[in-house]
Amino acid sequence: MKVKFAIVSTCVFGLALCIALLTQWAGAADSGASVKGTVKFDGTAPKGTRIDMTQDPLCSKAHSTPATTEEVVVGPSGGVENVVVYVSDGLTSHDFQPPQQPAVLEQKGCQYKPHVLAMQASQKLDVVNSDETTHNIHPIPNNNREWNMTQPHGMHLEQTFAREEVSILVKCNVHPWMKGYIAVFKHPYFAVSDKNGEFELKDLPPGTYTITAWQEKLGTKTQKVTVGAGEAKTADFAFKQ
Ligand SMILES: [Cu+2]
Repeated sequence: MKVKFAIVSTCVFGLALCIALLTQWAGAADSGASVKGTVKFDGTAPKGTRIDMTQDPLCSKAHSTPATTEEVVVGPSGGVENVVVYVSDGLTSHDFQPPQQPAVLEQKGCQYKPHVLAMQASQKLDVVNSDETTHNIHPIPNNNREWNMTQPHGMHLEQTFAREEVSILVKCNVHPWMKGYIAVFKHPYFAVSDKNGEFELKDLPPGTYTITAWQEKLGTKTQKVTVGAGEAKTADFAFKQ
């Protein structure tokens, strides 16, 4: 009798586990749609110009070859880096919690890393100074609170932005060449293109969305994309000067 009970309970438990795993797997495959693509530059890619950092030897000595401007960065295969790609219309839910992980903006070699940062509204922003010199970080928003803080090496600085804004210009009041952007979203459906110009928006609910690509010098491009549950679509963008 005992043996019989053991066999039956093992089967039932095994089946329940199996169903639980299958349900989870099916759920994971169903829930999130994605839109990925590449941002390309049409025509001859502009080149960055050399930055003169001689004003602060602590900055210039951080570079073995001179740093160049990053207004338009095009990779060898024509992909545009640092383009913010995001859902600008079509979301039905508007209640999104910011991620626990902070966004990180580093000042390194007297440049902002990354040059373009995207984050969520109310997410923590950690500002790091990895340089020996002192910076003065100064975001200049139109739709958020402006702040302006001196940051010596090693000092920890934490801030947030309350409202959506694409994008906030960030300057350093000590080093006039330092320039970057922070894009702030009230939802998590955004990405910044990598060095190949590639991006991916993940875990989208099914729907029809306007996808916008923003580049600091080249402007914006939009397109509409419809995704079903779990579907993966492609949306490529092209900019020219
Ligand atoms: Cu600086």
